[in-house]
Amino acid sequence: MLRALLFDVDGTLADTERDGHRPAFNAAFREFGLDWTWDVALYGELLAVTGGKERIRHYVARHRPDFTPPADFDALVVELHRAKTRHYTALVETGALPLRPGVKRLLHEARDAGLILAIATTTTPENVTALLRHSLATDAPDWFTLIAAGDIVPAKKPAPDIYLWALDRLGLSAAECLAFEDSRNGLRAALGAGLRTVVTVNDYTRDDDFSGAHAVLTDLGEPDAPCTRLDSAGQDAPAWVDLSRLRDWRAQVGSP
Ligand code: XBP
Ligand code: MG
Repeated sequence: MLRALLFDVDGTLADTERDGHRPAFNAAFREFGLDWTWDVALYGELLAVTGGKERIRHYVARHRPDFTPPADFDALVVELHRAKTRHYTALVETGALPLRPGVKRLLHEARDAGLILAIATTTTPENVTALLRHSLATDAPDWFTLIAAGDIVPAKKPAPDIYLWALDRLGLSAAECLAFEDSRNGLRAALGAGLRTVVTVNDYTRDDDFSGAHAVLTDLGEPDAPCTRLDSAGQDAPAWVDLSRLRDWRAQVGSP
């Protein structure tokens, strides 16, 4: 039986990376007098590293041989990232990052049907609550039984830890759940936890290898704006993803 839906946030609930996280990192770098600028293409490469603090460290190590890290580099990364979170949440509070097609509809339907909703993300917890509040509904953080986010587990996606932690907290088996992801790293994390996973791609992830996903779609679709199925199961292509479709997908034999 399908009991819970577990959602990634960045790229899945909303297209937050290119015009949300990226400019927030750049604003933080400017604030600290650093001449670091992450353009759209470079940011796409940097997304291979999940976690904002981890991404900053990777950038310095790989792209800034000219930069001599200060003795308290760890503290600088934490401060930079704190500033980045401030810039990001301020942007989200303007409502500038709308939810992707079908997300609000599906969340309402699942909630009305009594399914458990949960979040499993690499991003910082305050980013999640800001997005839910300002792009979904003021009380939307309360719709989720669990928000598993950020540094709660040391190993970020593609490690399965955040999903395993969420399943443990929810007291559910992977077979009772479906996961929603947008990227290869996210899919690997969900599959590593044994979760059947629905992928909705975006501009940064369209060409990722999604082998192992149960379904790969352009988005969740709306009755007036159908989605397209991108994997080979063309005969099972919904115009939009609803709960009855998810129940069918969960029940189909095979693992995960
Ligand atoms: C999201 C991330 C995060 C965000 C930035 O990955 O990788 O690092 O880009 O968030 P996923 P923070 O969608 O797979 O969870 O700066 O708060 O870490
Ligand atoms: Mg994601």
